[in-house]
Amino acid sequence: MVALARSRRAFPQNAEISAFEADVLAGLSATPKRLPPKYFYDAVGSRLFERITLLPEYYPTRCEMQILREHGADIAHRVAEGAALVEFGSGSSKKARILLRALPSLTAYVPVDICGEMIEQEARELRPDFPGLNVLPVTADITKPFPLPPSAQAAPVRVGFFPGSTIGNFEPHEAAAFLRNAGRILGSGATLIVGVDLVKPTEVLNAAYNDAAGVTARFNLNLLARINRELGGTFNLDAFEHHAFYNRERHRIEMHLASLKRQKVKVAGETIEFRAGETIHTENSYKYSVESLGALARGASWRPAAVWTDARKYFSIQAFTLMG
Ligand code: AVJ
Repeated sequence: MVALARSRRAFPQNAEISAFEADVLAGLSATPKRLPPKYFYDAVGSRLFERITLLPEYYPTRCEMQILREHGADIAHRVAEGAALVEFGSGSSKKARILLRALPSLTAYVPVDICGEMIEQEARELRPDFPGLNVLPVTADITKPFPLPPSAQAAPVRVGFFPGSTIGNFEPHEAAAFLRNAGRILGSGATLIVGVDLVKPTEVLNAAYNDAAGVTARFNLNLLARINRELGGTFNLDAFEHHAFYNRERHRIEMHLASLKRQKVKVAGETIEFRAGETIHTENSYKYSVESLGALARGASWRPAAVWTDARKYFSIQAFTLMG
């Protein structure tokens, strides 16, 4: 294990793999076992997530796109002339495009993501469609402080955009910390536009994470396949099962991978033991009400300013202004 880890660390481009390895070994050594959801999104996982967004049971993406199409002009009214639009954790700019079309007077569009390659590619595709727009991708971890490009800094005001209910992947205290960090990055006078999934009947939530075609199960299991690919893991994917359910007390969907038998698995030279039925907790997807997100935001110095929802009130886009 030591030799393997050391030889891997000898390659500087593999700093990311070392973080993955460290997080995986820490998570699988913990009780109960867990893995961070951010590692779902390798090339295979990103493709599977794209397929999830098209599933009949998975309503969030369709709802959010519909709200953006229906209320784009209204949302755009919250963005001052000459503002810089900063998108946090921008995977694809599909949603931002709708806002950008409604915002002809932006100084800059700054997509921020940990995956630099992906946002550089997105930027290349966006520029020809918005010839007057300054597209300035920033590679950064959105949960930490990072500098904005000078022209975004110099804009009269900055507007944050955090769609996709990505905020729901954070623990509530982490979501509050994210909101505070976003306030520091965007600065005084800022507006923040957040897409967040709402609490709704349990059957609707459970169906969205247990689709009949089994794509969400494959998305979840891909985490083990990725560990096999990148960390020399020996997970047998047939010996684990996708479990997803709504936890009413904690207002969250939980995803787990359950071991179907007692077994040993090797990961990066370490042996991990599973009891029959033991689970790895792979994701929480918190659901909010307009009020509960409002309270969280207030605690992080953001004042609720406007809310847009779809007809069924499944999803919301909420605008906040920075206090003080
Ligand atoms: C991208 C975090 C919003 O929680 O609904 C979809 C991820 N997980 N199906 C969500 C996900 C399983 C998704 N987010």
